[in-house]
Amino acid sequence: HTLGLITSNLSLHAPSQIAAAVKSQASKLHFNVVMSMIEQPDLDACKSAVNSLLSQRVDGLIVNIPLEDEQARAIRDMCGNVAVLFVDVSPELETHSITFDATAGTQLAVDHLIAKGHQQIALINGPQSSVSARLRLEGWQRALAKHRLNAVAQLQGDWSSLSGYLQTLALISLNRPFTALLVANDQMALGALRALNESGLSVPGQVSVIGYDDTEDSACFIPPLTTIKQDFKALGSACVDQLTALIHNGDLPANATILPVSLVERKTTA
Ligand code: IPT
Repeated sequence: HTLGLITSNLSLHAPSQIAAAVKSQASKLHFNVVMSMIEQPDLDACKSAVNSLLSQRVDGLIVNIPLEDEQARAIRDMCGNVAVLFVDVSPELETHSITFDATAGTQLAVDHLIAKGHQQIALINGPQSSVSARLRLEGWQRALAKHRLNAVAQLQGDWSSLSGYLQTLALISLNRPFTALLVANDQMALGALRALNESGLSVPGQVSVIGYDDTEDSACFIPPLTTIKQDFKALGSACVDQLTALIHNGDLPANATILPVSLVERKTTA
């Protein structure tokens, strides 16, 4: 048996850890994994990846590409009888998906900062072409509104550490005072830590920073990063388990599973 994995850029930490987790769970169940990587998320690229994996006769497909509802429906229709499972779509879409709880994750981060007395909070969000980046931004804004707060500034990176660095420099140059920074992933938070350090702002003395993902390196940042953990190993196993169930049982009713997230408190918040 063979599973197909269509993944976004593996030079990003989260997709590479998800791919590793899929591969290792699939090996346990004696499934092969064939993979197709798309560097820039785009529907046509996703469609040709689907065609190429279908022509390799995969028994089921995991799609880790950010897709809008209509795009995901188009991909599912292309797959016909081949089972397909999405991991970066809206949890509201009627299809087989496994995603992380963005409402809980963003709420945990905001509540943690508020409990430490922060009122001036800035945001560095991910690319708005990504469903999950939009859910994180909306989640932060809703959680802030519950405390009658608005973000002091809102910038946008592209998930890379370099974009986190550049956007944090841009934020500092706005001259709007902030005591805490919510960053939509750990790689951008890494860049943010460098920008704060070079600008003479101490973490967590002058600015607290919270990331998102808890990828493997985050415990070794300077200082070790407080972040929202998305358990990518659990995601990878759940994907393989659900997909193999679909392969063995034929068509089952659409099931959107939402995995829990947790706050990992390290040394960047005070
Ligand atoms: C999402 C990560 O949180 C983010 O850091 C980035 O790597 C992105 O993937 C790349 O697509 S996790 C995804 C399952 C929503």
